[in-house]
Amino acid sequence: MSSKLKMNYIAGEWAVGSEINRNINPSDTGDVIGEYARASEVQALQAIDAAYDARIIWQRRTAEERSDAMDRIGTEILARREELGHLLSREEGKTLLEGIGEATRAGRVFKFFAGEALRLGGEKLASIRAGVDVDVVREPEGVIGIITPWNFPIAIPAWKIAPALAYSNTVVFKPADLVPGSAWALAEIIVRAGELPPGVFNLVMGAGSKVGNTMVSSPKVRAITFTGSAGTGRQIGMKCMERGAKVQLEMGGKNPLVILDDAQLDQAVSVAINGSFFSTGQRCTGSSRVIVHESIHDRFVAAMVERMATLQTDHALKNETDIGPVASQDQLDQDLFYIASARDEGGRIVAGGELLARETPGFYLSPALITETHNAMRVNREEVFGPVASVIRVKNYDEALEVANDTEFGLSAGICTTSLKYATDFKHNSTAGMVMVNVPTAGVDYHAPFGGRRGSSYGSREQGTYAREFYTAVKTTYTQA
Ligand code: UN1
Repeated sequence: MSSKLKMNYIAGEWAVGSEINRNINPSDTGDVIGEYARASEVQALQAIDAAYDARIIWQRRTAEERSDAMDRIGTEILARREELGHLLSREEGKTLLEGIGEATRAGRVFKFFAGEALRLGGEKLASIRAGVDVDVVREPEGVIGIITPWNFPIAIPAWKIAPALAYSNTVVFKPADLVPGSAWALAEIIVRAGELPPGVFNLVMGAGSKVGNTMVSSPKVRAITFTGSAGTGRQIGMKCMERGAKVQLEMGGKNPLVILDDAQLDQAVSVAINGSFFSTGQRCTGSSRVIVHESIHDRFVAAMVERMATLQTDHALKNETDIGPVASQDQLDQDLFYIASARDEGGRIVAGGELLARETPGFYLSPALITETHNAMRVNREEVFGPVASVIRVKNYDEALEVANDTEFGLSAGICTTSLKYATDFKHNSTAGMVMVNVPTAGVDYHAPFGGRRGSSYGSREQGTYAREFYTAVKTTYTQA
C-alpha cells in the first residue's frame, strides 16, 4: 500500500479500501495522477450507518454553525481554485481555464448555500378552524446518497453536497470512478475546513455497481441524488421507487440549438461552438442538434468550419488549448461510433471527427460537424456526449420548433435570433427545462434552478433556492392553544 494512497472517509476516519484505482490523465495516459482506494460494499454500509447515526448531532447544530461551515469550505475552495482547477483538468481533460472556472463555481456554490442555511423558512396559514394555527416547516430528510458523474468532477459534487449539509442532512458521497481526484480533494476540504462531526460527511469511492448500488438499496438512505446516464438513472429511479426513497435524477440531453436566418452570424457561431464543443462536448447541456434555417444554412456552416479550423485540440494543461481530450477510451469509442453511424445514415462530416496525434498519448478527437442530417437519425436521437454536433436544415421557424421539441429528452434548448417575436415564442413553446436566447445551451448560473423534463430529469430541480425541495421534507403542524 502506497503512503500516497488517497483513502475513503468513513465515520470520521480515513480508510483504505478493497481495491486500488489508478487515476489516469486523458491528455497523457502515461501520467498517473494518483492512487485512490475503492471502498468495499461493507465499507459503504459502514458509511451509511455513520451518516445515519450522525443525523441528530448535525440537526442540533444551529443554522449559523452550518452556515459558517459552508462558508469556510467555500473560502478554501476559492483560495485554492487554481490548484484544484489544475487537478481537475489533469484528470478529466477539460482545459485549465474550464477547470479553474469549475473549481470557482464549486466554491461559489458553497458560499451560496452558506447563506441559504440561514434563510430556510416556513409558512403560516390561516386555518379554517377558529383558534388553530397552521404552520408549514421544512426539515432535513436524513441521509442523502450522492452519486456524481465524471464530466463535472467538482461542481456537481458541490451543488449536491452543499445543499444537503446546509439543510442539516448527512451525506454519503460516491464520485465517478473515472475521476476520483477532484472529489477527493473536495472531500478533504469539506471535512477539515468544515470541521464536521464524524459521520456527517462520508466519501466512498468506487464503482456504481458496488458502492452506488449499496447506497441505492439501503433503507437508511432516505434520498438519492444522481447525475449520469439515462440508463443508470432509470434503474436507480426504479429501485428508489420500490423502497419509497426520494430520488432526483439528472440524465442526458439531446439539446437543440436553433439558428434563424435573422441571427447575428458571428454570435450564432460563437454560441454554437461554445455549446457544442467546449468542455469537449461532454456536458449534458451541450448543443448536439444545431437546427438551421435554410436561408442561413450554407453561410452558417461555412462560418462554423472556418471557426473550427482555429480551435486547438491538445493537452488540457497547455495554454493555447481550446478543446481538451475526450475523458476516456470508452467515451472516445462512443463518439466514434456515433460519427460513423451518422455517416452511414447519409450525414456529411464537414469538419473534424478525426483522431489526433499529439506530443503525449491521449484521447484526442477533433470536434466534428455533421451536415445533411435529419432528426430521425440515431446521432440525433441518442446522447453522444462528445465534441460532435449535427446540423439539421429546416424551412422555417415552425419546423425548427417542431424539430427542437421532437426528442425524448428535454434539458436545455437554445435559439439564436434577433427577432423578439421568435425569441418569445421559443421561450413559451420550447418543451425543455431551460431555454436560452442567444446564449449557449450549456454553462448555467449556479444560483438558478437547473433541470429538465421528460427523459432528461426526474424529481425536483437542483441548485438555487429550488434545491430545498429535494433536500428538505415538508411538515404541516396544527396547534390549538
Ligand atoms: C452546465 O452546462 O453548466 O452533467 C452544467 C452535466 C450537467 C451540468 C451542466 N448536469 O453536464
